[in-house]
Amino acid sequence: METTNQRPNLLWGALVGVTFTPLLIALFYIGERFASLPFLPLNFFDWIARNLPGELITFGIDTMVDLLIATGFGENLDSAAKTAERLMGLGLFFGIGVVSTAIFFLILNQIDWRKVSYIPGISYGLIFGAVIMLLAIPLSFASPVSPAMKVLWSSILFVGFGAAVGWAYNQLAFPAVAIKPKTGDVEPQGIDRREFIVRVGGASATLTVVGAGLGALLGGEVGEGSPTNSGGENIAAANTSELPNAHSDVIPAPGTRPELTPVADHYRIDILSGGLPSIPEDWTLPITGLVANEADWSLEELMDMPSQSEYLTMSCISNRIAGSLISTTKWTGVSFKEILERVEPSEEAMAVKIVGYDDFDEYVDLELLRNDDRIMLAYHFDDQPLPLRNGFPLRIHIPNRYGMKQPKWIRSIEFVDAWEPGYWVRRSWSRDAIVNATSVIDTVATDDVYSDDDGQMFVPMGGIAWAGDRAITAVEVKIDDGDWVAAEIREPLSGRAWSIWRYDWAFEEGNHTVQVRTYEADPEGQSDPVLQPTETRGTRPDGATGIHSSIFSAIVPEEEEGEAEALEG
Ligand SMILES: Nc1nc2c(c(=O)[nH]1)N[C@H]1C(S)=C(S)[C@@H](COP(=O)(O)O)O[C@H]1N2
Ligand SMILES: [Mo]
Repeated sequence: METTNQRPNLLWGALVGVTFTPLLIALFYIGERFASLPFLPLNFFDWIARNLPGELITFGIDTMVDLLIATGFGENLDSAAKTAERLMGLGLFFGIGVVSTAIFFLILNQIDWRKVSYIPGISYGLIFGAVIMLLAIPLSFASPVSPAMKVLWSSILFVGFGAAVGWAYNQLAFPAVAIKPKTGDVEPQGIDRREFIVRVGGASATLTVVGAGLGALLGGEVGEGSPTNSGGENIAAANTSELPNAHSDVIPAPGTRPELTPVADHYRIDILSGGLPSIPEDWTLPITGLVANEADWSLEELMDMPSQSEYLTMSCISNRIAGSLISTTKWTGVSFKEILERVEPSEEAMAVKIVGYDDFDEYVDLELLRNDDRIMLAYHFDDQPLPLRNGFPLRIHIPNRYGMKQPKWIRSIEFVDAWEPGYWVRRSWSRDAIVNATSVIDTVATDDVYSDDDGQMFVPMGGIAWAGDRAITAVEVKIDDGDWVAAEIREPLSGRAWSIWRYDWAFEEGNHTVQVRTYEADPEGQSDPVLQPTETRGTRPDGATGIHSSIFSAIVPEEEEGEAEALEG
């Protein structure tokens, strides 16, 4: 006798997807934590990010970042952006798991399957998995295991996922029935659909939470904490008394950012939403293409070449005015001139193509490399190997350009016969990415009001000004409707590091607005200093410009009374 049972519809399929996709994600996560296996859900997101229109992704991330910051989760813009990317990546993978499972149910409903086998479920897992693997495994740079191992592990998980979905379909479509001995009526036995989903969902949720929790607690850190990431700890206590400008008489106002960014706090921006790339232990730098002498140097060989060091400020082109995607540290490396002398580019060579271990690529004009011996292949931040997050073992520095022009994790350098747009240029960001002059208010130190001998009270304020490799010649501030007045400028760490400014404002009780602007030296040294671009412009495509302002209220400090009382008592 036939049951009149209806097949589970789309919605049941979606529910089963909701049930099992998180478990699939959790298993990928556990594999990553414990065995450095690929975390395909995020690698898949990276594929999407690389292949969808850049605007869409940027918009999505910007929106998420705003949300994270508004809700207090985003302390640093760069880590907020990474968190946003990861949440989007997991959400997307989850959504695809749900939708494709629903579609799988629809398809099965068209076919007269009986409770025959797991073949449909396993096939579904294989097809779903094949698509994800095809797109995501080529981007699983963080996982050092062999491609065969990546395919094997991922296949096991996807087949398991498909089998679980197929099993759930069978349970929902053909519940166990009992035929009543006397009447011959068919009666469903055991649990109904709702109960089934609740039970299976509960079990899956428990496994997911326990598994992910264990992975987070016990698993080794992938990428972020690898042995090559040695820089951070050593530098946190950088000895600022030995800085080249230690004797400068302009003391930063309280609350100004550190002049030298601790390496562990250096901002991080890259196109990997998951782990950091895995760098081979026997890394060498292949230099190929239009050169007389191809080369393949080890890091030691590069470090044996004449080196140069400089304090450098680097900023992301997507740093908003007063954003946190800007840092200053001491870079050490070998001038690209040294490389050119050794490899001897041929006549036809016009540019070099630099590719990173994340497949990020950027082209640099050979003429620029020839004319600017400050361009370097850098291997140290603050006298220590580059942290993995900032480009270990080697990255390039090109003065006066935003970070998008400075590839990390260099895998190869090739001399080619034509310049081409690199990764971000192809996504309609600036071709040259020349740094705009900007100035920022870090602090209005209303808690550090002090009085001079005449009893005049002052509020120290300060921040940074930076114009790439162009010198900062002046900084001016304007309080409310007052005139623009000159701030003091501290001698910078170098001609390519930000300048710290300070202004001590004669205290006036009330609410106020302060604005800041800077001047850069004329590059040719011919004319007067040039005012920074004051027009408010967003980051895309050429980097943000505009005047930074800050609102503050000045209240007569009460401490003096308090202190006096304390002394009496
Ligand atoms: N290989 C690689 N290099 C890269 C990137 C990247 O995604 N991959 N991002 C660039 C961008 S946009 C910036 S702002 C800087 C950031 O360097 P940091 O992470 O060390 O601060 O790296 C640049 N170099
Ligand atoms: Mo950037």
